[in-house]
Amino acid sequence: MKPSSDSLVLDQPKRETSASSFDVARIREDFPILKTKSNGKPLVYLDNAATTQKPRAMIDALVRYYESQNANIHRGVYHLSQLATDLYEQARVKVQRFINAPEARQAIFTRGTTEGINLVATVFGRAMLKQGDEVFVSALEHHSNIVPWQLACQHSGATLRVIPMNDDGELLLDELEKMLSPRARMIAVNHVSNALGTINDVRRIVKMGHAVGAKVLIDGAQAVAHNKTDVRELDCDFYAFSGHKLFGPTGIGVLYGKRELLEALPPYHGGGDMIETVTFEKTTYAQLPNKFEAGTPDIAGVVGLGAAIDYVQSVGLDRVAAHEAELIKHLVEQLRQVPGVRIIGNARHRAGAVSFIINDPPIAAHDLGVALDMQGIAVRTGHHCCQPIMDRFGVPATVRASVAMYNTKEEIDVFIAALNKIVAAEAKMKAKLATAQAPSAPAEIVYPKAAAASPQAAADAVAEEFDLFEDREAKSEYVMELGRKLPHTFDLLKKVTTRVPGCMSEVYIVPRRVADTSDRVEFVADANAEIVRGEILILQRLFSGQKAKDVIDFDYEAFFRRIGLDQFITSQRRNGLEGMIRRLKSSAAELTGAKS
Ligand code: C6P
Repeated sequence: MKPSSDSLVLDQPKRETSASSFDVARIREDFPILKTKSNGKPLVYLDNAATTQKPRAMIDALVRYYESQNANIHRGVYHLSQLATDLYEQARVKVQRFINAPEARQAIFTRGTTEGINLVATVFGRAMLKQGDEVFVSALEHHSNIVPWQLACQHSGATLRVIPMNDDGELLLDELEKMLSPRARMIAVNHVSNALGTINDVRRIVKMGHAVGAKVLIDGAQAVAHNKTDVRELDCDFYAFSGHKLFGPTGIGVLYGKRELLEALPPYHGGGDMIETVTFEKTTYAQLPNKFEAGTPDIAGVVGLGAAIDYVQSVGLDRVAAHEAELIKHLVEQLRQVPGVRIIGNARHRAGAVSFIINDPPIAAHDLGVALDMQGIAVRTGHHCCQPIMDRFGVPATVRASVAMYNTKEEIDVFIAALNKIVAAEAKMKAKLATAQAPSAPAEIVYPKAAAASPQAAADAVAEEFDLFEDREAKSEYVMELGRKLPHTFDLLKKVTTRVPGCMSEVYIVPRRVADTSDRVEFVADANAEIVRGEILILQRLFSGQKAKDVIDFDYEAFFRRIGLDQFITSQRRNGLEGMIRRLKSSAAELTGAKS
């Protein structure tokens, strides 16, 4: 059974809101998670570009679906299957209206933005790209809108070209105009940059692309939750977004496409539900949208996405956009006052996110993220799946604060206050380190050199030592003994920004790249418990002075098994030890760019 989506009658969003006021307190009531605490502090969730939190109405729709509406769709003649099919197709009409698509069948359900882009890059690449053609992506793209096109170019022989940007993180569209020629077959750009928050002039890009006969795909992952999306007005050929960044469930997304294009393109995945007839000689394909929805889809996810769209519509994206513009303005103004801050990207048109680093005193983005987490503040740190952007600005990582409709100015103030405190503590610590006098100072900080040719060789040597001890008490005592040999640098290292979270004891780790090398890392660390200090000594023997890649690739589970760690260390201590190893691995990657 494949009912026509357009004929379905939809529930209208039920929530009433007054036209003029934006009652953020009331909106917050709709999101249960916002009442929770994180590390004992009220949660301040500023990682909305990664994923948004979920409103009760969406959660209820998921529960309701699984409790009373669950069946497979498009297959059964019985009531439940028809009900599930109706809910699924109703959600498609909700999506259609949400993005103002001409027809519901132009909205293909995917697993998310990534899958939507991969779908287009694969089938467009297969059917429409050839040697000599050009595909344009921008310097501002997420890896999800770079790698699929690289693959498509590799397979077709087309050339990938990059639209440049200026120092403010704005695309240079005049340059694009000069680069475009009839060789251009596709321009793939994001609507809003996840790393910098830049809003791109996609309307102009579409016009420029069409003028030379190219198709235009827009990655709308960071746009749909912040302002109205109108694919007809944009006139784009494809538009992809994810449900989870729109207050919906993870694992569900939408790809919009122009009908004639979707009809002309070959299918992506083969399987059930995407066929009309199958024989061993020949298969004919189903009409849109089924042609692109092989296999049992994430029905509950689609239902949840429909509920999320209802919710967003009931609040009103115009009003969300106005509220968020205030938040971003406040955030940027406040951030500019933080000592040593460098905001990365200062686009005139910005939505959702602000990226920055602290330069003076230098604090690693990761460490800032950890220190903010202690205060219950969730931000994202790292390259945000945009390594070319980090390279363009000459930074390995940034801290990114990203807002949603439920964030408040007060939360921004809490975030800024915490940031100021961390920066001040770091500056104080740096000053103390600079003036530390020999007699009263604790042990000097000495970064241990490599103890063996590789972490594995060091691990083998450590394991042989453990073999000498038969029972758990003896092994445990041995770790304590090692701990007594570790230099006492606790007071020197004790900085909020270097603390490793998740350990029962206070643990501080300071990693750095080995001088004059590009790929080796070393670290000093200390803790306020002798057994943890023993663990640190072992970790130093394993990892300090070693190649970052070997550190990242080291199989610590196998090492734990080899020395029988679980016999003499509690599961909580083991978690702490794993936390230290994770910190060392992530620092190794951040400091050298090494990957596993
Ligand atoms: N950005 C972020 O923290 P998926 O994972 O398929 O839902 O979305 C991928 C994606 C594509 N394009 C843009 C512009 C995005 O921001 C994202 C996801 C998250 O910035 C996770 S890396």
